Amino acid sequence: MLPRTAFVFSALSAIVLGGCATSAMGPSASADLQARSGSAVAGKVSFSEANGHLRVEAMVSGLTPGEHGFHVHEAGDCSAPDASSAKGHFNPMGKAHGHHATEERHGGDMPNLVANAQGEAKYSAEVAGLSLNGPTGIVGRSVVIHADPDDYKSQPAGNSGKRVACGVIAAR
Ligand SMILES: [Cu+2]
Ligand SMILES: [Zn+2]
Repeated sequence: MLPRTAFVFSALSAIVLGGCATSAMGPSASADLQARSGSAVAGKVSFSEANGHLRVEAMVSGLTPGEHGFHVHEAGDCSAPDASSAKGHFNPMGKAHGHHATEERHGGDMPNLVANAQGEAKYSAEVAGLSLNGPTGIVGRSVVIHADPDDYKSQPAGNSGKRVACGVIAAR
């Protein structure tokens, strides 16, 4: 029995070390999404810094199929039933709304979230001009999902419609 016991012990240490390795990847933040504007949207958004960008990952359900505007908004307040309390797009550089891959954009402008036929979206993007903390920091702000696609040009918010989900971004 001794060799088998030793094997079990090393397997357990591997699991424990794996857990440590994950938390050693650096600071991160997350937001639990709350349904707004009468939607049934649920999910979670995670943020970490990578390659000088902010990596944004999300798992979301309860959406209508297709594209949805997805932004970091200025205020960390999702309390209003229509999420208007989150205020406008986070805009640390004082720019106009625009495409996430251009210079003329709000810091909080991110690629649209795309839901499949079941209303589920798995999202991963690296966004320039945002960080976890500091002047371009997103901790203490909010992340909002809209009913419609962001057209990446209409002012001030890409004509993306109602706010169907909102989550306050907290460090973790
Ligand atoms: Cu928005
Ligand atoms: Zn914007």
